[in-house]
Amino acid sequence: MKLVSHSSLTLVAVYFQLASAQQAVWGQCGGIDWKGATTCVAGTVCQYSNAYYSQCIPSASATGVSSVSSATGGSGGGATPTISGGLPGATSTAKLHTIAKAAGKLYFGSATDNPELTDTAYTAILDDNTMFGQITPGNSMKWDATEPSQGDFTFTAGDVIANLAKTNGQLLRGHNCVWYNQLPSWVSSGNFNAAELQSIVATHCSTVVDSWDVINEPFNDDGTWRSDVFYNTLNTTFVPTALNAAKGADPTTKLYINDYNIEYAGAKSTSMQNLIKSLKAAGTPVDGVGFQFHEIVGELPGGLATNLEAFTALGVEVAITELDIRMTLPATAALYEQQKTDYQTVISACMSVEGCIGITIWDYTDKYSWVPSTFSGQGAACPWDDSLLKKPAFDGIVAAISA
Ligand code: 9MR
Repeated sequence: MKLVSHSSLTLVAVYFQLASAQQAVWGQCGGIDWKGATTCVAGTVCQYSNAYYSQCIPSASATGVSSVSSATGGSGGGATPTISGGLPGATSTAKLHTIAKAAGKLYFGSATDNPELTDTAYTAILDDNTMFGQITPGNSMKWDATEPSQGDFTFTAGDVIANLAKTNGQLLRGHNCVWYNQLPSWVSSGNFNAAELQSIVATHCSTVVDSWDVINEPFNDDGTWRSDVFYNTLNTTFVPTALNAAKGADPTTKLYINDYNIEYAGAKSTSMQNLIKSLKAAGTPVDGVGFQFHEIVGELPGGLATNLEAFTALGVEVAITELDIRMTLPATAALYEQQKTDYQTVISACMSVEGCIGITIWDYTDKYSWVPSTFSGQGAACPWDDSLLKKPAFDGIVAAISA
């Protein structure tokens, strides 16, 4: 059985609140350097006053406030709402996919993952196809999930995501076909010779046809090829093998190579450009380059649009595929403000490049972000907080799309 394919495009920790107890009515519940409770007792909400002070006030007298228990977080008529930790939230009520489409992009999307789909407050937002017109499975289409032992193709979990996209009327980005990580040991430690591994790659990529990210993270940060079972056994030939196999399985599939730290000029970006050039010269099918964009607040590289244009000039489309912008916890209003600026900068770069076709955030909420379990002490990387309330970053995204 193949993964469900639909539309021409298709194919393919929790951030800890440090507070231990809840703050009493009228007590402080947030602000720069505040180390006390950041949630309020029942019947009160934490209202943002300024960057240095948020206060628990009775729910009845709150103005423009989004209670942390509200999953929808309305704007309250333009007043700055307060979200988890007594921090300021977003004011915009725009729908991201709708405005991205109106601005000429194909989609605004989010990653998701199978275990999260039992969270109905989460799916209520994910399923809104005016907010997200595209989804990417965070894990369930990877090699360990789809071919855990040789020839044993299981698409049960991947199909759940594919069917969800279909039901919601959302595009689906497959992720991924060939990656050194989440690779079952029968592949990585199978001691196959080149002919055998070539055939294994071809079989895998021609069966998991819905994959857009056919090749994931082939380079080291210094621009050299990553030493993994594919490169070590096949040199660079696994790339055309995988791309040709995916193309053969579904000629309408847009085939991407996806990586991180290629969003700025440097050795890794240059290596990726050289790979695209050589694939094009050899007539190997490749349609796009995915820029993951896993970033750090206040540390965005410069020259983003220029670098994206260096790729589109080679005749490929580009997409932002895994955007998130993390910070050192605890989150503060100042960090949220910088994060808003940074989201706006990244989205603006894509908006200014015609060949940048869409943007996917690597899940929309901190509740299910990969960051805290990977980077100790860091998190709050997504535009929605861990209570599913919109952060200032949301307004930054809207501002960039609407500019
Ligand atoms: O979000 C994914 C997380 O749940 C997995 O534990 C992790 C480990 O492989 O992979 C995460 O997704 C990665 C993506 O597939 C490729 N680019 C980097 C992403 C974050 O690690």
